[in-house]
Amino acid sequence: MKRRNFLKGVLYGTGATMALVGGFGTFNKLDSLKAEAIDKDLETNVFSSCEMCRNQCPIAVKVKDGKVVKIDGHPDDAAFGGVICARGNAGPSLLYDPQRIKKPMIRTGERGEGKFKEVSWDEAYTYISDKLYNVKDQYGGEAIALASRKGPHDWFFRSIGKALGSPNVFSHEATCPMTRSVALDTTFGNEAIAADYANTKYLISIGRNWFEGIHVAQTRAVSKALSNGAKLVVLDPRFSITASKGEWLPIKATTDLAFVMAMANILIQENLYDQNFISQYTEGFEKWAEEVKDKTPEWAEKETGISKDKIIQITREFAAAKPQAILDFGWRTAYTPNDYQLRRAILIVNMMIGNLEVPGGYYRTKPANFLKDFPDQAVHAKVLGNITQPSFPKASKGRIDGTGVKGTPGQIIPAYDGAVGKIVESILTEEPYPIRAWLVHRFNPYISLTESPRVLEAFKKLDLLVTCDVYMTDTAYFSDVVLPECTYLERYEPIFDMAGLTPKYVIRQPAVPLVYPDTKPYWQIYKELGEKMGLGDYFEFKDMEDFMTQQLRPTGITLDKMKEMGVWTPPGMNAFYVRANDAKASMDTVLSNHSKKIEIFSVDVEEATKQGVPKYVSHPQPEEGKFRFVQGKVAVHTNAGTANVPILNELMPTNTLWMNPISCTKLSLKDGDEIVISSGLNEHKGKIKMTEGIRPDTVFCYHGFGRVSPELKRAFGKGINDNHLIPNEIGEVGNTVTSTTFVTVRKA
Ligand SMILES: Nc1nc2c(c(=O)[nH]1)N[C@H]1C(S)=C(S)[C@@H](COP(=O)(O)OP(=O)(O)OC[C@H]3O[C@@H](n4cnc5c(=O)[nH]c(N)nc54)[C@H](O)[C@@H]3O)O[C@H]1N2
Ligand SMILES: Nc1nc2c(c(=O)[nH]1)N[C@H]1C(S)=C(S)[C@@H](COP(=O)(O)OP(=O)(O)OC[C@H]3O[C@@H](n4cnc5c(=O)[nH]c(N)nc54)[C@H](O)[C@@H]3O)O[C@H]1N2
Ligand code: SF4
Ligand SMILES: [Mo]
Repeated sequence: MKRRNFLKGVLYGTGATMALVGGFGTFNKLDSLKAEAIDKDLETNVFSSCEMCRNQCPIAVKVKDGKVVKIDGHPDDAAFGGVICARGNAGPSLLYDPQRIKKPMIRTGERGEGKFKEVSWDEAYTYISDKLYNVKDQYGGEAIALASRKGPHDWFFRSIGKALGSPNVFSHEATCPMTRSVALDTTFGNEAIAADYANTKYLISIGRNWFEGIHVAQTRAVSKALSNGAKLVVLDPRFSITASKGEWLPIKATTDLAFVMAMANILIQENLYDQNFISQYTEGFEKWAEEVKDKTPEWAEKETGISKDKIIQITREFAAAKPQAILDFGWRTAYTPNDYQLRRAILIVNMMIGNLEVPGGYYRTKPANFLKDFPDQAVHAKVLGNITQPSFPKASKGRIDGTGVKGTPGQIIPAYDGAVGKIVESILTEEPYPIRAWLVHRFNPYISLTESPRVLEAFKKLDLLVTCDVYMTDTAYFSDVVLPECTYLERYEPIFDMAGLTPKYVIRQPAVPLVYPDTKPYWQIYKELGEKMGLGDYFEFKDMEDFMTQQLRPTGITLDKMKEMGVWTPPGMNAFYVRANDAKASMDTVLSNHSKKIEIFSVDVEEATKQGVPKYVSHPQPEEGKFRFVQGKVAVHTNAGTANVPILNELMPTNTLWMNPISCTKLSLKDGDEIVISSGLNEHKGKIKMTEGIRPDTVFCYHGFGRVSPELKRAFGKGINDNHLIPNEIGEVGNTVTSTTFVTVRKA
C-alpha cells in the first residue's frame, strides 16, 4: 500500500481519529491530501479484528485481487463507530513488509552476534523440545518460564509450560495495568470494572491520555462526553494531546496520591459525599476518613504543586456532577513502587460519590455469564463454550514471584499475570531458584522491562530463549530459536468476548492467504510443538475452525454466521446498569469478594501490605540540575511493536527528549541539540525537543524507540530507549516502576 492510500484512511475517520495524528505536526501534510477520493470499485469486506495493538477493535478488511488494500472499522459496531486509529490503518504495511521474519531460525553464532540459520519447523520443534526436556530433567519443570502479552494465545502458549510442570507463566500486566487490576480485585472482588465515559459529565485524568494511549471505543466515548459539554481535567507533568482538550494541571509526577487524598478530605469536610451509598455498599470508611483527616488542600498543594484553591474547586465540581463523574483509574499504572495505593485511593474517592453501576460512572462489564443472574436479561445470555483439556501436573515448587504466599504482597497478586520482572531477577540471582529456559510470545522484554542492559545479562545466562514474533525484535535477536508467526490478517483465532455494557463476541479470520508461506498462526505452532513433545492431549482440536465451532455451540450462533457478522451483540439489548433505576439495588452480582461489600478497608490488603486503607508516601523530588524522567505512548506507534512498520516508521521514525525552555536555557541547550542523558546507572544519546508542554523539573520521551536489533532495519539505532536508563525496581504488587528515575542531561 502506498503512503497516500494509508493517509486517506486516516483522514476519513471522525474528529477523534484526526486528533490522533495532530500530536506531532504532520497534520498539514495530511491535510493537503484530503481532496483525493477513495477508490469506489474495490473490494470484498472481510470482518475481523485489528491487532496493531491488543485492543482488537472490530474491522472490515477490504480485499481486492487477493490483496488487502484498506482497513476500516466494522461499520455496524456502535461503540467503535466504523473508525480505527492510524496504527490500525497501517495493518497492510505490516502484512506486506519484506522485513518480517519468514522462516524459523536457530542461532549459530554467539548470543547477540546475529548469526542464525533458517530451519524447517520440524527442526525448530525438535531443538526446542530437546532443550526443554534437558532443562526439566536437570532443574525441574519450574526452571522454565513463559511470558506473553496477555491474550487469546495464552491458552495455547501456556499449555506447553504448564504441561511440563512449570508454575512460572506470566503476562505483561505487571508492566502495564497491574496496580489498577489488583486495586479493583481487592476493593470490589473482581477486575472487570470499566468506566462509562460517554455518559459522564466530569472526567479527571491522572495521566490517562485517551488521545495518544488510544482505545478507539474509549477515545470516542471521551470525545462524545466532551462534545456533550463534559468537563475534562488532566493531571500530567506534560501537556499531552489529552491535556490540550481540557484543563491541564501540571502536577509533580509521583504525588497524585496527595491530590486524591485531599479530594477525600474536602468531600468529608464539606459533606459532599454520598453517605447513603457509603453505608449501604461499603465497609471501613471510618478508617479512611481518619487517614485523610490531615490531608488538607494546603498540605496537598505543597506536595503536588497544584494550588489549594484549584484542588478545592475541582473537588466541588466533581461532587456537583455526582454520580455522573469519573476520577479515572488509569491504564498504564506503573508510576511508583506504591502505585497500587494510588489506584485504591482513586477507587475509594469514586465510591464516595456513589458512581458504581449508574450511567456516567463505573460499571461491572456485562458478559453473557453475568446476565444469567438477571431474569430480565437472561434472554440475552449466550455463553461461549470451553474447550476441555486434561488437568496439568501439579508444579513441585511455588512460583518465583511468590504469588499466593500468605502475609506478603504476593498474596494479592493474580497468579495468572504474576510479576514478570521477577524472571530476570531469578535468572540473575538464582533466587528463589534459577530460571534456565524462557519462552517469549508476542512480547519484547528487552524494550518493555526496565533496565534493558540487565535484561540482556539475563538472556545471556539462559540455556534456552525462544521468541515467537512477526519481526526479528530486540529480544528475538538474542534468542536461540525464533519462530515466525503470520500476522493477524492471515489467521483465525478463538472467538473472544469483548463485553462492555452488553456482551459482545468478536471474530478474527484471515483476510488473505499467508503472504510468507512458512509462517504459521500461534495455535498451530503450539499445537504442533505440543504434539512433538508428546503433549498432544492438551491440544484436542482439529484446527481453529473446529475450536471456534466448539466455542460457539452453546450459543446457537453458527461459525458461518459469525464470520458473516464479524461482531455479535445481543439483538435489541440496551446498555445495562444494575443501579440505573434503583439506587439501592443489590450489588451482590457486581461485588465478588466474600464480604459482598466495597472494601475501603481490606483485611487482605492489611495482611499483604500493612495498608488496609491507602497511606501517603512522599517520593523524592529531583534536586537542582536533575530532572524526573517520564514516558508515554504516541498516537502513531504501539509500545515496542511498530517502530519498524514501514508507514508508521515513515510518519515517526524516532523520539526526542522533551525539555522546558527554562531548563534548556540553564543548560545552554536549544531545540534539536544532540544530548547525552544519564541516569547514573546508564547513558543514552538523544535529541532535545524544546517545549513549554512540560514542567521545568521533568523530561519526557515517547516509549518504544532506541532499538538494538539490526534486523529492524528502519528503526535500528534511532531514538531513545527509555528502559536503558531506568533502573530495575519491582513495586509493591509486582509492578514495574517508570516515573521515579532522575536524569542529568548534557550536550553531546
Ligand atoms: N497509540 C497508542 N495507543 C495505545 C498504546 C500505544 O502504544 N500507542 N498502548 C496501549 C497500552 S498497552 C496502554 S497501557 C495504554 C496506555 O494509556 P495511558 O496510560 O493513557 O498512556 P501513557 O502514555 O502510558 O501515560 C500517560 C501519561 O502519564 C504521564 N505520567 C507519567 N508519570 C506520571 C505521574 O506520576 N503522574 C501523572 N499524573 N502522570 C504521569 C506521562 O507524562 C504520560 O503523558 O495505551 C494503549 N493505547
Ligand atoms: N519505560 C517504559 N516501559 C514500558 C512502557 C512505558 O511507557 N515506559 N509501557 C509499558 C506497557 S503499557 C506495556 S503494555 C508494555 C508493552 O510491551 P510489549 O507487550 O512487549 O509490547 P507490544 O508492542 O505490545 O508488542 C510486543 C511484540 O509483539 C509483536 N507482535 C505484534 N503482532 C504480533 C503477532 O501477531 N504475533 C506475534 N507472535 N507477535 C506479534 C511485536 O512485533 C512486538 O515485538 O511495555 C511496558 N514498558
Ligand atoms: S486501537 Fe488502533 S491499533 Fe489498537 S486495535 Fe484498535 S484500531 Fe487497531
Ligand atoms: Mo500497556
